[in-house]
Amino acid sequence: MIKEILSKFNIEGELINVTENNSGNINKTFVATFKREDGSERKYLIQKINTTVFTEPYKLMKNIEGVTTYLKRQMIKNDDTTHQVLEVIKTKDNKSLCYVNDETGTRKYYRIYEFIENAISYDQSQDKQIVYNTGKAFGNFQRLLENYPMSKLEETIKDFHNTKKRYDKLMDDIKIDSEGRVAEVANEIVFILMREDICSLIMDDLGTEEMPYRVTHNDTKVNNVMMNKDTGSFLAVIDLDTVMPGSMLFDYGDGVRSTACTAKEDEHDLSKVKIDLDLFKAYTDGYLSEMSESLTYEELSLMAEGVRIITLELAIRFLNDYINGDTYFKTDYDKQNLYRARAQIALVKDIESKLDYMDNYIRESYSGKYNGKYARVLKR
Ligand code: GN1
Ligand code: MG
Repeated sequence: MIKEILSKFNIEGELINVTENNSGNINKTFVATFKREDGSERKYLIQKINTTVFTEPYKLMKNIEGVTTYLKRQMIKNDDTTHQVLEVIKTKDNKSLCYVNDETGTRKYYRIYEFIENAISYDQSQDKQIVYNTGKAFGNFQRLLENYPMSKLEETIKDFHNTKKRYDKLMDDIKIDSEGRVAEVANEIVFILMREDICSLIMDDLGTEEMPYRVTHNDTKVNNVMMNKDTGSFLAVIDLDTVMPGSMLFDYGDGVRSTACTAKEDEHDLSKVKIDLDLFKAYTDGYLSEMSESLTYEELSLMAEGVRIITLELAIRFLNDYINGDTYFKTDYDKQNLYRARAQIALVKDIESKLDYMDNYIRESYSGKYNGKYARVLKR
């Protein structure tokens, strides 16, 4: 099957091997190596698009092509030769996707990117420099896209970070209880119920001058940044499937959630699930080193809350998927989504105990380093 797909794309040389790559909770990924006539080898990343999640794959690719072309132009303008942008490989008939029918006759979509060489990505890292560079990479991504025409972007997943809608959906599905799993998760449900009010905090203001829509990545996990193997600095931001207009608070918050947590996303030993404050500071410093100039006072004031809200949102999403019979996130073992939800709930608890500290750090480091320099910080 993969051979048939590869033959539809504009790739030079002879296929020498294909391996499956297990990262990511949504799409399926393979790496193919080709040998060119001059003997050199080139690698490519093939991805089968999960069309249950991304129902309109051409719109998704339109966003990615628009954003990557723009980023490349920005980098040329800035004489930036150290960073890279995802490179979409076209099919022989110049499309960004190809499709084949599977055994059941359903259309399956595939895309190919050039493989980024000399790079490494981390699922978790306790190294402050790596965490700083992850914050910097996502901050840089947002900054470079600051003037990208937002009207060109399609909403690839509707209401993706609308935490209140995620909450309402969970409540609806609890009533349906299609798999009979609700009784088992009563404690988790109560925890979420008690936090209904914070679910609307960002979305209620989004679109105002103080809380502007920005071009955001929306999936700022540590493993979505490729780092340069030699220098340790960031090379490229990947996984652009959810680039859409949104709030910077979800990007910043999810970055801290995924880089500063001391445990795996589905950690079973909840006593290990904490925010490491040194890693939080490193991420914040990296992010602010790129984005401080554009932030508004309102955004700045809600950054620590953003970490809490996105973590709660993920707890809601994982729990909802568990209740619905695990139809959205890929799982490797029974009850993985329940473990993911429990770990995110433990993380929300820890964030709540550190919220004031985090908030102070953000404000102080902002005013200490950037005081007076930037006019765009709006005072209430
Ligand atoms: C999914 O595909 P991946 O692993 O990058 C999910 C994110 C979640 C993340 C949690 C489109 O991201 O929203 O934060 O899992 N992506 C989508 O690990 O739902
Ligand atoms: Mg993703």
